[in-house]
Amino acid sequence: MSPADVVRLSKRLSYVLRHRPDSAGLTLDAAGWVDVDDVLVALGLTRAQLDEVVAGNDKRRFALDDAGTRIRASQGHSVPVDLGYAPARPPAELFHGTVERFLPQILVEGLRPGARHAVHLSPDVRTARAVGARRGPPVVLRVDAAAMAADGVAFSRSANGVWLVDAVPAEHLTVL
Ligand code: HQG
Repeated sequence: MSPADVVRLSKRLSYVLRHRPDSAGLTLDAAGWVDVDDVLVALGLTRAQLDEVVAGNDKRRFALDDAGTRIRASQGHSVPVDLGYAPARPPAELFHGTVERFLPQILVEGLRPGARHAVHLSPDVRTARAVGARRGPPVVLRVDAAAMAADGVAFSRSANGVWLVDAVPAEHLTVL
């Protein structure tokens, strides 16, 4: 497949596995998994094409199970799933990329998950900047994860390295 085809298929797969499995006639299990064979039929793909999308994905958005028979998105869902990631101790600082226009609200109410299950935090400034840049000139916030962890807030980390938390209070944010 051409690089453009891989990106196009990755977007379709993200949409189906995170937001609208029903749009392809699929149903996710409680942890977000679906049989690869069902995905191939529903999206009209060969196994080789699917493997190319999974392997070639810039952010490793998709995970196959150990047997290679089921697939799920590693994070980013808006449909109810329990991904089952264990609580993990975060690094002292994490980062969140956003844009200027959201700042006034964020600095009052903190970070909220919006349509997704969790607030997504990045392990480094560069990644956070790229996340923010999807929406415009990026603004990066530093999250005092150490203070939140000390407050008893549970963090987890997705299979593709995104830190997930229910919310971040404004007092633990600093604009970089
Ligand atoms: C903002 C992509 C106003 C928040 C990325 C963000 C990431 C608030 C937007 C992943 C707010 C939500 C997630 C508040 C947060 N008031 N705005 N209180 N709290 N926001 O897309 O973090 O390519 O749901 O700053 O790389 O941008 O999909 O979250 O701008 O990892 O794999 O509300 O999505 O990964 O937007 O991105 P999103 P996000 P994928």
